[in-house]
Amino acid sequence: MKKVLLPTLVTVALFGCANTQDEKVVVQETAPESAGMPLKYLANQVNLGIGAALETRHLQDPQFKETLIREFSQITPENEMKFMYVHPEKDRFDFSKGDQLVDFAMENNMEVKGHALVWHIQNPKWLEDGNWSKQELKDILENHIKTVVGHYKGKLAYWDVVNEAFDDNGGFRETLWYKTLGEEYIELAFRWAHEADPDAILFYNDYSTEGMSSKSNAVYRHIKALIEKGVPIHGVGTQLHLTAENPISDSAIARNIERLADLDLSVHFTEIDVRIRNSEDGLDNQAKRYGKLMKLAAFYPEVDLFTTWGISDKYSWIPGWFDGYGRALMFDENYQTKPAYKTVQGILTDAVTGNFSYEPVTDLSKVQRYVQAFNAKELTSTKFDASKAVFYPFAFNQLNGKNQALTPEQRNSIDGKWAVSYYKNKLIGQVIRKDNVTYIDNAQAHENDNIELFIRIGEQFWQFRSLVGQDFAPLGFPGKATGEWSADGSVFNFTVELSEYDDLVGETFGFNIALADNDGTNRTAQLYPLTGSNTGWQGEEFGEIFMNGQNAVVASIPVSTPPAFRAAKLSSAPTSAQDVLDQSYEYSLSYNQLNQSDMSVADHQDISGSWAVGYHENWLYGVVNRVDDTTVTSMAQTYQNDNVEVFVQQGEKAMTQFRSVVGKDFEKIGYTGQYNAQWNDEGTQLFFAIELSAALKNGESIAWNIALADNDDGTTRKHQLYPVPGSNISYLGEELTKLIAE
Ligand code: 9MR
Repeated sequence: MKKVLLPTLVTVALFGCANTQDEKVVVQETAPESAGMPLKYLANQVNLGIGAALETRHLQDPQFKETLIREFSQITPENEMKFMYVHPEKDRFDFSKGDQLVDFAMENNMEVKGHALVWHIQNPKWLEDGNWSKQELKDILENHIKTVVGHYKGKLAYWDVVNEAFDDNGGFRETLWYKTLGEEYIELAFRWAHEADPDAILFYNDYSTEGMSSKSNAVYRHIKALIEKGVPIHGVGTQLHLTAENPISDSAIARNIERLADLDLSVHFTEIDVRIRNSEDGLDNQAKRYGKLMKLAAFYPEVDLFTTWGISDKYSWIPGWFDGYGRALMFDENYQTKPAYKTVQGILTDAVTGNFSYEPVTDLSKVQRYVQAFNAKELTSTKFDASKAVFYPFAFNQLNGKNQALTPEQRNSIDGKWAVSYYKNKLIGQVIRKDNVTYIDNAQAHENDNIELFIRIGEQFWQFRSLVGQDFAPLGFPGKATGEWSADGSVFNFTVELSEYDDLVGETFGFNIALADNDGTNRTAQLYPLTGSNTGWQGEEFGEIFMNGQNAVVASIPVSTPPAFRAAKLSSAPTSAQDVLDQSYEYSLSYNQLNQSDMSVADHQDISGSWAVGYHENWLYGVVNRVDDTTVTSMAQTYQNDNVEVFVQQGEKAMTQFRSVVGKDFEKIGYTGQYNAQWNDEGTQLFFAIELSAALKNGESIAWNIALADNDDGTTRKHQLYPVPGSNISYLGEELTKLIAE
């Protein structure tokens, strides 16, 4: 645990500003004086800056100024260094306001982060209205950056060089810069800023990029590529304009911080505010969000700035921009501290006194397994709460031998999703079931419409079965397990109490769940979240479930190894898609990794798919069947189109990503083997071939994944379906699953 100090090593600056030269440093054992100290003193002990955005006019308000000097060690000009203010005419710069802020900061030993050299908002009219050629605009930008950064050379610690260059789907935002200069403007901006002040620490800054999402993936991907090219980028800022009503996931934020830290980047929380709906109290939820962010900032040494977008609710931008919202900051309109302040202060106090016990919730995507453990989230009571759970689809029909995929028509007959959470020592779950015919009259219990749940702990395993409309009938389970169906048989809520435990947090269990369907005679389907041969009842072919929570770590060695996907050995090079389908296994594409709280697909006519792969010598031959009501292939960023991506990694080689937009061949990439993709005219079937560097041998496995992306509105991908759960980062060579050659 990184930033946290041991009690005996605590140094507390009791008097004066921690940054002044004549500060008095007192070394003591327990540092009780830490309690109630201003934020900047505490944060300084863990190498964290506490910042605020402001404008020069705010300094006229004595309370503002007093609070700023007392609590904060860094400032960001909220507006006054933006293009329209510092560069109001083509040949005129105006640094008057910016200079006042910098002078103020220097007098008060505060660091300054310049904000923002390149943005698509708050640009002067002369710039917006000009009809610039590429070269002209390049010259303007170069002159702007070099003049502004040059003016402040040696005085500013940091610069936000490029602000908000990506749209919410992870494409390049169509800004005035992008439209004329293309994506190169980002790289150029950093290079020019670095030339003008080689000591300034340069940041990319954006919003909705704190966790793991299409947008933060795009930022990561692009910044990584630029760093590999030697572009001087030193950090990534995430703005964090949040709402009190929406929880944030510290595991996802942690994961994002860690991947940026792996690039040797520093991370800034740059524009924190947590707005509250006027009709709600919200202060406690707000304090929770602030608290989570401060915990992350205190935990990760790479996070070195915690900046709020303003100080007091009196001047916040929120009410003017978000109708019906306000009170977003840590100080109210009268500069009184709010619960958020106390929470942040308490966490910092713990951090400097050695009482900080925090590790972010585990991000399962980090764990190298070829099928991720299912994520069970912690509840605050025994009542199942869908908003706090992760729903997964019933993806594979294990009753159907080699073809485990489900067509939309088959899903009309049976479909479902499930989630498991926990509270203390109870698993608390829910199954949502869609079935056109409910049948429970077969004499053999297992032949009826039912749900089976399988749990394995160490050597013990239990099967719990519930026929639709009835309670669980657990087989040999010593504890208490109950289940209850809604009257229409569409919702099943269950609880399994594991009495040997006080609390399940941090446990990893073997797990499976099955939804059986009989429409009048025999079962025709038994759907599981994973592939397999329907032997769960023998204690085999389990997946894993992990009881996630703060300080919890998933088992380092998987407690169960679910079956891998299979590629059949083809008798000869296939000449058609059907040739592959006839010989190999067919699996569904069921996990929408774009929706991290519900990976199931609501409407299978919207998008549905299956895939099959076989091999012959050193070639993989694959098929994707696709049902989609709307085909979009017009996006400039090809991954935003309807497409299929195939991820292949053989042996120690690097992972290769192949992409075929519907109707088109694989995109050309620097892969040494041959590869091609062919769609039928309707775009419903893809037939592809990929040459491997060596022939596949029976029993050999390759790291693998396959994804079907679906864009319906010409702007946002709505689905990206995979055969396994995950967080949509296979393109980084992560979360690959396994394909075994038969
Ligand atoms: O807080 C700023 C507000 O006063 C301006 O009117 C607005 C103009 O778009 O910009 C606000 O600050 C933005 C920041 O520069 C970049 N991230 C989003 C912030 C809130 O819009």
